[in-house]
Amino acid sequence: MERTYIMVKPDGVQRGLVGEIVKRFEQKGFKLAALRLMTPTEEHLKQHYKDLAEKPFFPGLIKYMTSGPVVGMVWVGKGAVTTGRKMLGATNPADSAPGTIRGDFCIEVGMNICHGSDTVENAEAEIALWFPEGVATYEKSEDAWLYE
Ligand code: RTP
Repeated sequence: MERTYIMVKPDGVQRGLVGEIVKRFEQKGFKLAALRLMTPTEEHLKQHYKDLAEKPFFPGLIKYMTSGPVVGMVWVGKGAVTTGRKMLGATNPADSAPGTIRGDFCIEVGMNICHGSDTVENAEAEIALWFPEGVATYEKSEDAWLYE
């Protein structure tokens, strides 16, 4: 089963949107495999966003992401990476469709309340980075009412 790393960013935590985001992933049918509130170091975030290190917005992104605690989680299910990104909506909330998390709850790209892995490979790397101790696993038989 595919796994994705979803993170509620500091603004999402401060605005009380953790429950709403968890609710949407649960209602979709994805299974929660890990969840933790954490205050990541700058080094940890630089590792997470290492592909963006040359971008002009990188310093601002690190400042934003270290401005308060985040909630990291792992969700499991068929197509979790691609569907998870669709549920979050476009990176810039100005382009996020209504009904998506960003489309419904935020306005600016620099405060877009959530992160979602963009590929299966990156998801696995991010899960290892944020949950090095490992995460829960599920038996497929538990999903008899979700999968044909
Ligand atoms: P994320 O990793 O947070 O899920 O976002 P993403 O893949 O949709 O977008 P990415 O290009 O990887 O950018 C990571 C985060 O950087 C901030 N950003 N700011 N000021 C800007 O132009 C700008 N562009 C991106 C956003 O918080 C974005 O989610």
